[in-house]
Amino acid sequence: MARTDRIAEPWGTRTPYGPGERWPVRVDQHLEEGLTEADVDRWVQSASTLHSNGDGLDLAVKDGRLVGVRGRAQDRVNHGRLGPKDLFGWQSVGSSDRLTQPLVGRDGRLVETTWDEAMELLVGRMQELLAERGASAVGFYTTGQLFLEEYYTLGVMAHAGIGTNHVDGNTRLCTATAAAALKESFGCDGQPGSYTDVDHADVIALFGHNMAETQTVLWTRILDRLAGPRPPQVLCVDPRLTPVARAATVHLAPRPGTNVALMNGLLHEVIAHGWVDEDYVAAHTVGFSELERQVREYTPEVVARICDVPEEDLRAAARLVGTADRLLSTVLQGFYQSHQGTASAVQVNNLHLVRGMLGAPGRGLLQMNGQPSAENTRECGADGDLAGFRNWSNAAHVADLARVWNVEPDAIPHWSPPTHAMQMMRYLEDGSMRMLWVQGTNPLVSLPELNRIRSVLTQERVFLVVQDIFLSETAQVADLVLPAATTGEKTGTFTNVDRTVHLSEKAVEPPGQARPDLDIFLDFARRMGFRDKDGGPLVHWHDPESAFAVWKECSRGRPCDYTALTYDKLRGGSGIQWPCDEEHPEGTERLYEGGRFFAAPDVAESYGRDLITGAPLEETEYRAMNPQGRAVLKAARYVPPHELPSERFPLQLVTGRTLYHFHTRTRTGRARQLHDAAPDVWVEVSQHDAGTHGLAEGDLAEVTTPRGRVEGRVRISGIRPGVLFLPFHYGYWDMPGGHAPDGHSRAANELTLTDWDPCSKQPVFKTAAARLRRLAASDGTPSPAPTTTGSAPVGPGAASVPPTRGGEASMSDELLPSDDLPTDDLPSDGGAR
Ligand SMILES: Nc1nc2c(c(=O)[nH]1)N[C@H]1C(S)=C(S)[C@@H](COP(=O)(O)OP(=O)(O)OC[C@H]3O[C@@H](n4cnc5c(=O)[nH]c(N)nc54)[C@H](O)[C@@H]3O)O[C@H]1N2
Ligand SMILES: Nc1nc2c(c(=O)[nH]1)N[C@H]1C(S)=C(S)[C@@H](COP(=O)(O)OP(=O)(O)OC[C@H]3O[C@@H](n4cnc5c(=O)[nH]c(N)nc54)[C@H](O)[C@@H]3O)O[C@H]1N2
Ligand SMILES: [Mo]
Repeated sequence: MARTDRIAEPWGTRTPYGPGERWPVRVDQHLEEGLTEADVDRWVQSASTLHSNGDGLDLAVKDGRLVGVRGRAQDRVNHGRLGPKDLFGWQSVGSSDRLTQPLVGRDGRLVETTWDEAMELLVGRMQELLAERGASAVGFYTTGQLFLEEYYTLGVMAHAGIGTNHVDGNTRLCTATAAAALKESFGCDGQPGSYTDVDHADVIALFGHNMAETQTVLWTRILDRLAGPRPPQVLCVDPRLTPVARAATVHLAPRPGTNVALMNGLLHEVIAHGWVDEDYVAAHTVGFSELERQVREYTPEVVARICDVPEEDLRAAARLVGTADRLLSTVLQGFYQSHQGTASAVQVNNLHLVRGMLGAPGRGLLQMNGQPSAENTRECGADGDLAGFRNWSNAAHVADLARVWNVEPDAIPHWSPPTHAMQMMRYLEDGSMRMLWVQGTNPLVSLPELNRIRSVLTQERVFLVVQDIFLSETAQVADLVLPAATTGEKTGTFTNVDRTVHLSEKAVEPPGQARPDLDIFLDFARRMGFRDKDGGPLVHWHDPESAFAVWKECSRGRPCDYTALTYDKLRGGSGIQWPCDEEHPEGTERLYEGGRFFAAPDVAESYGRDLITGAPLEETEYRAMNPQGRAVLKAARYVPPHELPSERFPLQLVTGRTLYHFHTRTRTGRARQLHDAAPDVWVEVSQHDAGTHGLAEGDLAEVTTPRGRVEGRVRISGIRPGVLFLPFHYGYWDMPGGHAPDGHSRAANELTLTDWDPCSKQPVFKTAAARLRRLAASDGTPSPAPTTTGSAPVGPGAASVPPTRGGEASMSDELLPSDDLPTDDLPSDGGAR
């Protein structure tokens, strides 16, 4: 057994393995200081809700409190490993400042109230608005962090009960592009690949994905391959020198917002060199000649100029992906959160299609999710789509859903695409929407252009309901605050990136009167008296397991089929991948084996869109284009970002994440080890730009865009010259409670712009024109940026920056293969290997 400082060593100890071998087990554990395993009363099965990886874990309970976590050795996702957020983040559950009672706004203050009064107020306001203004006066803005059972209930309530089309999740900011890109290429949402593809791949390409920091355990799997015999080669496409870039065989650091040009360049080379799998393309795709025509002009010379990357690196990158025998690609926010998000993500799908790299071990594609249950938000239709990946523009799909819900088809809004989150902000702004019920998201930190969002959400005429576990920035300005129970305090299921479904069981009681989100929804549905077409209750289930049962029926025969899953089957062993049905009772490792897609006109979840304008295609157009339901190769030309650097704003601002924090930090900011590792916002600057702006490590600087300004201490990092990076985690209050010392907001979203991808409607968080100014010399305190991550210091000042360390409080156990690991319950990776 090893004792490791997991703040200093986020990926822990290497357990090398070779291609085609099973990833060794390593069981990670962290308990409250002073406790040993002997002190633990019970271990309760769960999985991590601080990212989309789905690390299986057990929660340690002592005297009715959470006191630690341990990785689940038998889980296919993590084989026992945990990342720093998994190891330390659970502490926020027991934080003393949890919400414990409903709060209602009175005379500009939030005062405590009873559940009965809170729910009566909510229902009363809802009914008033429905009577006076109709269903389009109210909207729901949910999350990617609840459980499947909760989203399904919400989707039924909002769509069939209230009949509003204004239903979306923060998944719009997160993985709307993943869903959109999968629908464009394969006709349907649903992740083709599997994590076990890491075990087999000879080339792994990461497109705008800092996996080392954002899916630490999946990266650990890659690190273990890299440390073993015959390691894979790695391609990294990211303007920052992330840990992924440092490990890469080839690192392309393009100008932000030029991904489509770059992908077209790679496709150009793949086609020009004859690296195309012609049989696969002929048998399983449509659209090749248009793709070939589109990428013809994207020669290495042209692309090198647009992206500002060395031509020979581009050629090397193309050779890697073009000659790989088993290519695994992952795509995330560097591609998704851009003005051509869907167009760029689709080009990665195209790369896999033209190379025939799908549906076989190591030939995998992961259009990543970010949040723990973003997949379920999408499956259940809590992002506005119709439940079970049904197509809102296909009358037969709407009728089928109406059958499942026992309502008339017209009771389900399907006359236009679902209203996306940014459009809801617009409707609130122009007064057509009057109520927004926010659950499990903190838009006053996470939406773009906060100045505008603040003025939208604080309007007198808007009734803002916030359902959260803490008094977040958004909850503070709400008219009604509903205190929720969270993971560990409630039971439910959720699904990770590679379709692995986990059960998370209740381990401890929620604080005070906090209630599970599901109970809040069920109470609301009961008070609203929603009926089906025979006068029976529309929401006829009463707890997580009965909700799961109705969802299973809704998923029957759909791509995301859950019908052979039960809570009991998910207990004790590993998570299981959908589809899991009679035909595949143990789940399904990979989609699209043998080139079979959910893309036939009668089956497809969407008829697709024009990648440049986002205009939806008509059913007749789709039928003509893809009568046989093959995969679609959809080409797109490169369009420059809408806000380009100018004389006044000569730099490009990129925002994103650091390893130690989750989003707006309501949870990770309350775990001492994680807080201390990255306690405040910083500004990442290249050596070159530091030079021209007279900046040294630790100086105080100001970043300004046309929308606002943020101050932070400078970290000179390996970021591309001309580009600045700000972590978006830091809101305008210090954690926990209290204003930032200078009264200024520290939120990166003060600076971002109101703009989105035309297909997925995902906001652009990765490119804004910006200006940098030195405010003051360093006072000797180092920049709060971690040194273990993409923000590692470079240059002459680097040596004097103290390394990020956790110390005693961060020491965690690692049970290694050399220890006596249990052999009878090794992970079942699911499906055929
Ligand atoms: N530690 C941690 N992990 C998390 C989360 C967290 O908050 N913290 N959140 C989870 C969630 S919800 C999500 S969505 C994921 C996000 O996970 P990632 O997408 O990996 O994280 P980001 O930091 O948002 O962006 C990734 C990278 O995109 C790069 N990038 C910026 N602009 C461009 C560009 O134009 N082109 C290219 N190619 N790259 C660009 C950035 O430099 C950055 O390194 O992480 C999940 N995991
Ligand atoms: N500038 C910039 N902005 C971004 C991004 C970026 O890269 N750059 N990334 C975007 C992305 S990908 C994402 S996913 C979003 C994330 O943005 P948010 O969703 O706003 O971030 P979180 O802090 O995760 O907010 C979740 C909220 O849910 C609460 N919560 C936790 N557990 C529960 C529960 O069980 N029930 C309930 N009811 N509440 C709970 C938490 O306390 C917290 O307030 O940010 C987006 N915004
Ligand atoms: Mo996300």
